[in-house]
Amino acid sequence: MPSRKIGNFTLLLSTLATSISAVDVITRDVVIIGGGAAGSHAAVWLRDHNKTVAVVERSSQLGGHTAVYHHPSTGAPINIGVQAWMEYLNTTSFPHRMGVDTNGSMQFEPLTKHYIDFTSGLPVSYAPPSPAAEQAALSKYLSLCEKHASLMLPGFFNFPAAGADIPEDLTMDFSAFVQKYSLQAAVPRLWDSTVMGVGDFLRVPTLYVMQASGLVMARAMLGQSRAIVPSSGNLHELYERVADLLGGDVQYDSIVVGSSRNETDVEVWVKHRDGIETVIVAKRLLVAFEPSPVALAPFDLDDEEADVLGKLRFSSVYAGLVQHPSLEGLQSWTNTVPGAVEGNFSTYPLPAHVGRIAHQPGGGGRLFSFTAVGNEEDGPESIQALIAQSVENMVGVGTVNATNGTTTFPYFANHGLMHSRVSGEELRKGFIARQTALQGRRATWYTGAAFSSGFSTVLWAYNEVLLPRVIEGL
Ligand SMILES: Cc1cc2nc3c(=O)[nH]c(=O)nc-3n(C[C@H](O)[C@H](O)[C@H](O)COP(=O)(O)OP(=O)(O)OC[C@H]3O[C@@H](n4cnc5c(N)ncnc54)[C@H](O)[C@@H]3O)c2cc1C
Ligand SMILES: *[C@@H]1O[C@H](CO)[C@@H](O)[C@H](O)[C@H]1NC(C)=O
Ligand SMILES: *[C@@H]1O[C@H](CO)[C@@H](O)[C@H](O)[C@H]1NC(C)=O
Ligand SMILES: *[C@@H]1O[C@H](CO)[C@@H](O)[C@H](O)[C@H]1NC(C)=O
Ligand SMILES: *[C@@H]1O[C@H](CO)[C@@H](O)[C@H](O)[C@H]1NC(C)=O
Ligand SMILES: *[C@@H]1O[C@H](CO)[C@@H](O)[C@H](O)[C@H]1NC(C)=O
Ligand SMILES: *[C@@H]1O[C@H](CO)[C@@H](O)[C@H](O)[C@H]1NC(C)=O
Ligand SMILES: *[C@H]1O[C@@H](CO)[C@H](O)[C@@H](O)[C@@H]1NC(C)=O
Repeated sequence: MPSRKIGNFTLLLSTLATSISAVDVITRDVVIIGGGAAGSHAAVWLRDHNKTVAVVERSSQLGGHTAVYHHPSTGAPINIGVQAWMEYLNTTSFPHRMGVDTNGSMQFEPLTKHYIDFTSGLPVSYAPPSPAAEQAALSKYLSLCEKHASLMLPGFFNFPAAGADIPEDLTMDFSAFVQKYSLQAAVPRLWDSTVMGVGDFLRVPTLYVMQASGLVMARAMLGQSRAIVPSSGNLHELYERVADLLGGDVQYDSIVVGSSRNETDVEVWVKHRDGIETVIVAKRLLVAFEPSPVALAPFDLDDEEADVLGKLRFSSVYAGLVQHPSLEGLQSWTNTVPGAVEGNFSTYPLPAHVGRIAHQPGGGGRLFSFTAVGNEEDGPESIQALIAQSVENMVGVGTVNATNGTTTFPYFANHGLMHSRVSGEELRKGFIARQTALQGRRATWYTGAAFSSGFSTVLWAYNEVLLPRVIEGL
């Protein structure tokens, strides 16, 4: 048995049969769990403000949803997940701080688009909205996003506590919002960008659709702001620079297995994949991953934390590269329900499904990207099977040329649970106020999409407001 009681770990230590001498104890101002866009930025910001940090990252690299695949024959970088930094306030200052330029531009190529019901493999007689109708509806949507921006961007700092002050537009289901403002012609484009990841988005409160694809996305779609990439084309370069800067302050391949928190300090118990254990003692804990009950299990939530965060529901998102000899040419296949006939932009596939398979620029002739969305219980196996089945369905009915090939995944990214949401009723009852009131409770703070918005640049702007509060009194 260990001689020193470390928070609640006496029991844990004995069950792990670990001797205290094997455990490294390190002390920091702030311990950050998760080194994606939000956690990486926070670590640099805190270091720049003379605070000591430790980052605990589950995977073997920083960047989270920003990953890169280097094409084996051309070496061309292919961004997986995050495709661009959507211009917002002055947030290009972060790449510039890291010596990463923002001079590049996104690569597009003209594709022949097919609208296919992936459950049958058959084409749907669908046509997207006319550019003029789409433009008008997107402009209207943007003006509504702008109207509510002060409540939501870069976070919920000004969101009303409860009741009548909360705009009805934000709590109503997105389908009702679309109808109220006749936004139908904007929806396919929003869906195709990031809204498909929300899953059953028409039955989700408008607030969450705006968090997934609101102001910054609509502005970029209307050509009013930039979708930024570095001149290297490789967005992950930013996180490689951050990794170099942080050096040994990041613990990779590591997860938190237990913790102890009170109003003045925290201790987190970190386990490396190879079994090496560390205790990080810090003044503040910054949660920089999606706050799902499973992910938060090692954090010994109190009743309020468990009740608030336990209300969140998620979809799960997958992206990557797929190959099948029947997939060829400069083409894309978008999953389309049979009811979505010409002029009906009110019906979309439900998860689990693969939203789109599209030729990948820079990948040579035979590399295709995919985006798929699942429910909370889905995982890589079920989604890979679903993608393979969707391709087989197209082969089976002759939508694509028949071959004897199989589906392979040169890169498969499991983005895990995303797009947290609660019901409109919970929102009206004051959920956001209860959620934001968790900031600072038991020396614990939260960044990331669930508290801000699902765009890297918005998260960086959110951190710039949040972090001065985090370090108050340090
Ligand atoms: C397919 C796809 C495309 C996207 N495209 C764009 C885009 O073009 N532009 C854009 O701005 N945004 C895009 N996004 C949204 C993207 O989610 C955000 O921009 C941003 O990357 C989210 O950053 P984050 O730090 O909150 O989360 P993440 O990037 O998910 O980072 C979380 C990190 O925490 C780690 N982690 C998770 N759980 C634990 C744990 N228990 N312990 C330790 N570590 C843990 C993860 O490994 C990860 O590194 C896209 C998302 C997806 C899925
Ligand atoms: C950090 O410390 C350096 C060196 O002491 C000092 O020059 C700088 O002003 C400090 N920065 C902040 C943000 O406090
Ligand atoms: C970005 O702008 C905000 C608000 O105008 C400001 O507080 C912040 O210091 C700026 N950040 C950088 C890195 O320039
Ligand atoms: C990016 O653009 C800036 C401003 O035009 C320029 O100063 C810089 O040299 C460019 N960097 C790269 C790597 O192209
Ligand atoms: C659009 O299609 C859906 C699903 O088939 C149907 O329920 C709805 O009534 C249609 N809407 C219009 C305006 O045709
Ligand atoms: C099928 O193969 C033929 C011959 O190679 C080619 O011309 C055609 O474009 C292919 N069809 C599709 C749908 O890819
Ligand atoms: C598939 O393989 C069988 C057996 O080798 C062959 O007869 C058939 O022509 C192949 N089909 C295609 C589409 O290549
Ligand atoms: C928090 O409380 C202080 C004093 O009240 C104790 O000294 C700490 O050990 C305790 N920290 C944790 C992580 O429980």
